[in-house]
Amino acid sequence: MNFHVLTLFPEMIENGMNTSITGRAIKNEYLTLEAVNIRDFAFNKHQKVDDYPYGGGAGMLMQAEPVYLAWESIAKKTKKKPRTVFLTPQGKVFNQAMAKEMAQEEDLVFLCGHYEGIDERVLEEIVTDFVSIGDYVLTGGELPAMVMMDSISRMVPGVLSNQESGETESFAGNLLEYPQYSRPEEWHEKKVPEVLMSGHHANVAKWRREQSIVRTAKWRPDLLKKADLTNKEWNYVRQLWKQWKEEESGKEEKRG
Ligand code: 6GU
Repeated sequence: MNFHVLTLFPEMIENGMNTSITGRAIKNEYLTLEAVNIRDFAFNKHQKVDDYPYGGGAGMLMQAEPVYLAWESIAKKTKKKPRTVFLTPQGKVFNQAMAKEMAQEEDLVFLCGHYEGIDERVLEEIVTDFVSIGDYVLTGGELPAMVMMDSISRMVPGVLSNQESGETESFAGNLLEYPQYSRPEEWHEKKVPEVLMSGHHANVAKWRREQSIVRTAKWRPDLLKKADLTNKEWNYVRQLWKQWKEEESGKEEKRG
């Protein structure tokens, strides 16, 4: 996978991506990273890349031409017109399925905006995907681009070790991860659940699935629709919800 990032802050991208697992993958050549400074393509006296919006309004816009020339410097080198992601809160919300799908590309270009946005005309010509990472506003597209590259990277063969890939499918079943414990056996008077010490693999697996279902029912009930639960497991979920509802109304009564 070759990542190309169009940005006004290339060092932010390089510093983030050359760290930890993505850093190791770049060193071992499973990934390449090229951060292109859009300012290097502003061919005016002060290397200015922004201007006022026609029609008025708050703030400045990134101009079309330096963005286009920076993008073209990448597109000239790729086999085909590259998939180009514009990071924007107006985009489709990123998820694991999109990460998996984008990991199949040979090249991915990320366009990071700043100021109030980018001249619409260049977006029309180069952008293939408009993507947001969630419903909150950030100051620029760099962190979202790094979030996307991180999750796409772990879907690229070779990036994770066998041990690390064990965790890859945890979200695929649309259930949250079960709780985990390591040594010591007792810490702050809390003991590790007995079943995990039993060495009984079938019981451990059963306990973990149950814990995953409890957590998902509690914190992300929206995911359960997509998780394939047995009828028995659905009954268990309904029983949990009823129990939690009763506990809630019990608390309310106490509060008066
Ligand atoms: Cl992709 N960009 C910005 N600026 N803010 C965001 C975002 C993207 N996704 C969520 N908030």
